Amino acid sequence: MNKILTLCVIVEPNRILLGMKKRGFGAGKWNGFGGKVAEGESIEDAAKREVTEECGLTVESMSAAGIIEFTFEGQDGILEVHLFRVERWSGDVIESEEMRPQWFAIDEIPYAEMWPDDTFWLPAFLKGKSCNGAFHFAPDGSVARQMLKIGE
Ligand code: 8OG
Repeated sequence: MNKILTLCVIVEPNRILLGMKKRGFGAGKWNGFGGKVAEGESIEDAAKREVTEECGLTVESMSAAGIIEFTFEGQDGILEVHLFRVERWSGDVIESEEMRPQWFAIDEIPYAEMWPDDTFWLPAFLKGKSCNGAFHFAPDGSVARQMLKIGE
């Protein structure tokens, strides 16, 4: 069964806001903000809710930037992650129970401490492109197979 998740990337021309995931799935990795879509909630509302819960900011405008599917060797199910580019926001960055947010210069993104698929799609995303694809993870956590379509 597909699980629908969101991932919001907050970017300025020269820097990106990432959060260090403190617990749960992906703990110890820097990532954008997002999570599961609750029952009865729209994907966009879920994305905005997670940004506020995880780093304190309020999304003022964002745009859909693609869908990436993740599968894991030996495990059933697909994680369908909807990407959003957050263009305008308000409020102050606040650390949450789940995430420790930090700004990084675009040329100092800590890819070695992120999900390994991010090196494939995030550079294109940062150039304003949409990213649609699928990544299959090996049991050791590496990317075993991948497919990626970079859009306009
Ligand atoms: O609710 P939870 O925190 O478990 O949601 C997981 C978050 O992690 C959600 O924002 C989607 C995101 N995510 C994955 N897999 C990957 C991945 O391979 N790369 C990146 N960058 N984010 C991912 O679930």
